Formats: sequence, structure tokens, C-alpha cells
Amino acid sequence: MQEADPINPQRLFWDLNEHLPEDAIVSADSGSSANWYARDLKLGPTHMASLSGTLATMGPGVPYAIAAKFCHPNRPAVALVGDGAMQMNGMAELITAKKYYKEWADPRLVVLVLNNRDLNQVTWEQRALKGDPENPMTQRIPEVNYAAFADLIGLKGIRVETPDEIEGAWDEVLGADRPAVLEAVVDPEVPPLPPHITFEQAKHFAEAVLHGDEGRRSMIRHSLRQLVDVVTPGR
Ligand SMILES: Cc1ncc(C[n+]2csc(CCOP(=O)(O)OP(=O)(O)O)c2C)c(N)n1
Ligand SMILES: [Mg+2]
Repeated sequence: MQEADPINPQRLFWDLNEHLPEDAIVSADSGSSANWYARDLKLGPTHMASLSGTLATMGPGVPYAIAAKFCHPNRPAVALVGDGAMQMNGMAELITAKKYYKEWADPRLVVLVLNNRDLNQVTWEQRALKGDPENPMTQRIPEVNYAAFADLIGLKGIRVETPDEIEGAWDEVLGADRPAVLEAVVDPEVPPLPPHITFEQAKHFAEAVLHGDEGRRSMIRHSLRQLVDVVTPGR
């Protein structure tokens, strides 16, 4: 529930807990979605779920969800994917979903796209492991309207730009009569802080800030907020 600019990505996963159908099959990609999937999503015994195998390659999120639909056409599938992975192959795989969805007993295949215009997981890896500031030349990726692309090819697309739109958007995409993209414009400066950060990681993180990372102001603000919540739970 901590504020971010414009949306804290964790909020999408937290709110999904209230909307995820009991028989849903969930997939998450290699990217920041893997952090929030692990940290914020509560899966029950009736769910099935997969992460990118051995946390290795980007790109399996949408194909895993399509595979789930072929194995269990009567169960809804939800893929949790970054914008980089969508640009790599996820957008093309939406065309596959369009080709086959009428053959599925339950047509629901929802793709959450975290639109952060960044290869965010690696941006944070470089900050925490090496103390390197964000390198805009390698990390930033082009702005694309993923919801409009879904509409264009005959699927459903919804784009949210404020946190208060999230609840209604989950209802809409999970109630759709076809595969749907929920595109959320999220803040790339929310740190994926592990629950037990090591001294080395904290040191490198501080170095990245000192080396003039462009996002340093909001990084510091978000990190402090998360730490305060850890030491004062239930505030
Ligand atoms: C094919 C491939 N290229 C590069 C990587 C390294 N890598 C892991 S996560 C990541 C960034 C993912 O970016 P995006 O899909 O936009 O997700 P975000 O972390 O921004 O949410 C990269 C480059 C990888 N795992 N696989
Ligand atoms: Mg991204």
C-alpha cells in the first residue's frame, strides 16, 4: 500500500490475492515480477504456478500460460510479465493466444504487464551486487502501449495508471470472454529489498546511490519506507 510514482508494482500482486480464481494457473517471468510473485502473492493448494525455470531466461511467462491453457482448457491462466519480456516475445505470443482461444472451454488467459520502461531486475542487480548506478544506455526500453496492442489484435486490453483503477481492472480482465492484457504503469524505483539484506548488499546499494544513480531520490525514499515497515510491523 506504500505510494509510488505512479503505481507501486507490489500493489498489483497484493490486490490479485483478492481476485485470483481458486482454479487459476499462474506463471511469472524472469524479472521484477518474480520478486513480487514470491513476496506478495498467496497461493493456495488448488492453484498451480510456475516461475521461469531455474529463474534463468526471460520470456516464458506468456508461453507457460498458453501451455497451461492447452493442458487445462477449463482453468483460467494468469501470466505476470515485464515489459522487456513482452517486447522480446510476449507480444508475439499474444497472437498465438488469439489464434487458439476459441478452442478453450474457458477462454480466460490474463497477462499482467509491468510497464516500467526498464530491464528493472538487472538494474537492481547491478546496483546491489556491483554498486553500479543505473546505466540508461543498456537498461531503458521503449514505451509501448501493450493494452492497445491487445485490442488491435482482437483481444481485450486495459491500461491502469493510478492505484485506484487496479481492483476494477482485475475484475474486468478476469471476467473477460477472451484473453486479456492488464497493463500497469509502474514505478521502476521500488527496491526489491530481500527480507534479510546482507551488509555487502547494503554497501553496494549505497555505492550505487553515491555514484550518481539518476533514480537516487526515490530509491532512498522507497527503501526507507520499506525498512520502517519491517521494524515496525502492524503500524
Ligand atoms: C534472454 C535473457 N536475456 C537477459 C536476461 C537477464 N535478465 C533477467 S531479468 C531481466 C530484465 C527483465 O526486464 P523486464 O522483462 O522488463 O522485467 P522487469 O524486471 O523490468 O520487471 C534481464 C535483462 C535473461 N534472464 N534472459
Ligand atoms: Mg521492465
